[in-house]
Amino acid sequence: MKLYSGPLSLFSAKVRIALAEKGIAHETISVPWSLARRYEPHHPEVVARNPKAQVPVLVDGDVTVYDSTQIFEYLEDRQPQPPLMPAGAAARARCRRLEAAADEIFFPPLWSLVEEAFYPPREGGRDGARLAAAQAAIAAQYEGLERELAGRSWLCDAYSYADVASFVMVHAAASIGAPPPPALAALNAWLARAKARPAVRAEVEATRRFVASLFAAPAAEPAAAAHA
Ligand SMILES: N[C@@H](CCC(=O)N[C@@H](CS)C(=O)NCC(=O)O)C(=O)O
Repeated sequence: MKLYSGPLSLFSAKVRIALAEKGIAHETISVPWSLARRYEPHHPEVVARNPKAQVPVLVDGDVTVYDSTQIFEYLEDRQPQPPLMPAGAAARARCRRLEAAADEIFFPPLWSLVEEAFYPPREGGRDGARLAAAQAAIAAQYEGLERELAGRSWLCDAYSYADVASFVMVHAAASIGAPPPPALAALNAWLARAKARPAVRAEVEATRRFVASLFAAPAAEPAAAAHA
């Protein structure tokens, strides 16, 4: 398999973790990305294979799959062991709901936070109101996750795609100044549990190194990312 992946792409991070959890041999192709130009120029294979020209894109022989959630479904069909989806219709529906919530509900305010607190300020400066709204929305997501985790070690009892997707979003928010408050004990314990998994730890470390390289060597832009 080949994974077209972005060094700071949270949707790519979901897939990198899932591939590692399943122990699936693959080649990672890190697409060009820089602070100044983001994904421009887009990788030609990504443009050719995904009409939205976005990563992640997974290529498995003749099969091309894009959108991280679709890739999760494909990986589960392609290599069911170890499972990252629970058994039974109700549990699978819960897993899909929580996985989708990470992408569709957590990510939008997280993206505002990324733009207002991580990327260099745009001309005209920071948008304080947008930042505050993002922080409030993320705080509400944290409360929701705390409730979902009540009496559970993982979001769907066994570790699943819901944990992978949620971890990626929570960890990114925590890394840029919006960590879960200490009072949310179940969420903080879950975060520590997830970070202790080798697949997750490797992803966290690779991202940490990439971010450090970005700010340590601005002269190196455009950083086409030798990050795998
Ligand atoms: N729903 C998609 C979202 C993918 C996405 O937004 N990818 C971003 C990077 S995180 C991207 O490739 N952006 C480049 C662009 O839109 O030009 C998924 O889950 O894979």
